Amino acid sequence: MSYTKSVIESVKKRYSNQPEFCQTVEEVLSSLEKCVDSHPEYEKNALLERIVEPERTFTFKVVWQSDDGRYHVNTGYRCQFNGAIGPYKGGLRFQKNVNLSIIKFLGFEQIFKNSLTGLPMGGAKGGSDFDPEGKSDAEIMRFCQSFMDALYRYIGPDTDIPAGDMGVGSREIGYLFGEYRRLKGNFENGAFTGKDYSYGGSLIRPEATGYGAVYYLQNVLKDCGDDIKGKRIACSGFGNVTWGVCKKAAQLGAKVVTLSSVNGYVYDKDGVATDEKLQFILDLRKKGSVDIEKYAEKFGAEYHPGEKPWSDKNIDIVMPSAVQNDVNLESAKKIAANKIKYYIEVANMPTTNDALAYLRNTDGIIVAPSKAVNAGGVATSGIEMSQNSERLSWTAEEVDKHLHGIMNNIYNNSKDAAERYGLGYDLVAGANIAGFERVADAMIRQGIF
Ligand code: 2IT
Repeated sequence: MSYTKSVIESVKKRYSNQPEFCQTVEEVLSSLEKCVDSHPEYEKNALLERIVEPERTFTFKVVWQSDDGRYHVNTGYRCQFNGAIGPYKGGLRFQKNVNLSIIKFLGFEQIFKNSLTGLPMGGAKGGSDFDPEGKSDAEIMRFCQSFMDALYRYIGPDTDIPAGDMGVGSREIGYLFGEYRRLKGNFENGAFTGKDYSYGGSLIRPEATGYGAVYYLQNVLKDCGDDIKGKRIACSGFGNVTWGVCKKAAQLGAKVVTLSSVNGYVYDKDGVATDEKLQFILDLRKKGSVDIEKYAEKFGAEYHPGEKPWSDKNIDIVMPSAVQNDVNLESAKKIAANKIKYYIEVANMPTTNDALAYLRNTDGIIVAPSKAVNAGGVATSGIEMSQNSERLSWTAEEVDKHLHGIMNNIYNNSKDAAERYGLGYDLVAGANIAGFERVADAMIRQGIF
């Protein structure tokens, strides 16, 4: 058995109770096999065994009081996965299904994603099994304060910099930072990203993940001699990331035609393109609603209850942008049968491993991996950190230009990495290799620990 395969097997055996973590380790390490085989120093330094083990993972108790006076207890998590190339950096997810496996899969992905941006950021992730649905603003605030009471000692601008993820937006970051500031007695806003602009957030950060994904897509289309104009894009979800994709696609003459929730999907033949529509999805999200049917009612779009958008025949590009494992083998087969040419992952690990393998092996479909496509979000967090340490703020144009350049580099570096190992045009393997090489070099140079 190869070194790479033996590490995958060992992880699957030791962490059999962490399915999402095993899934991402298998996906990433399989892509690295050729690269690892041609670098004997990696095996000599036990690099794979070391990279799959978080440097530090902890859980903590979060007690908070609901408006009716009752007390509730949740579990908080922070996984500081790898700090070889910079301080730990990654989002916080508040969602009722959060567990150690999900936090570790997200933290592991974050190592490679952050490395791909070219910025000095290590990989981390955290969150809680707190369910924000239906909670009042005061309840959210009390939860965030209690969460930060437990976490504040372990983060900081040169240590670990949390940000948002699902269930954590600028409102939550505000409450988290407020408590951090109170506890530390200073104004250390570089300890968080995704802040509101009023206290050191970056312009374009809310849009950045979606914008970056579309910039990446443009690179793919250009290399295929194709153009984004007139393309119909199928997205899932209707959160912050999807909103950013809708906005940038509309600016460039393409249309996002589908949105979805757990209940079904809407098809809007005119695209989610007007300010009114974009605001509507933000408002729906703010209310904590999953009722995407309301969009169809309001704007006269089709509604398909209980279905996912992937089987729709009237789409050109698929961009899953909601949750992990949203596209399974059955959906992948429908995408292939519909002769969709571009499969561009946006959410973290939106494709099951069997579906991903199927799509990668289907002729005529280009597959782009989320760790590269959605890296514009964290890249712009890196830009936010720079602005905080420089004590100044960049214009929207400056941030957007920088983000665009980073996305072009991520695409080109991924493409080159795959070519260097004789893998052809393989954006999935290329992203994993390019992200890995930088971290591996840094780990080797820093010695064994
Ligand atoms: O998945 C991600 O990259 C994020 N949720 C953003 C992380 C960050 O630190 O901006």
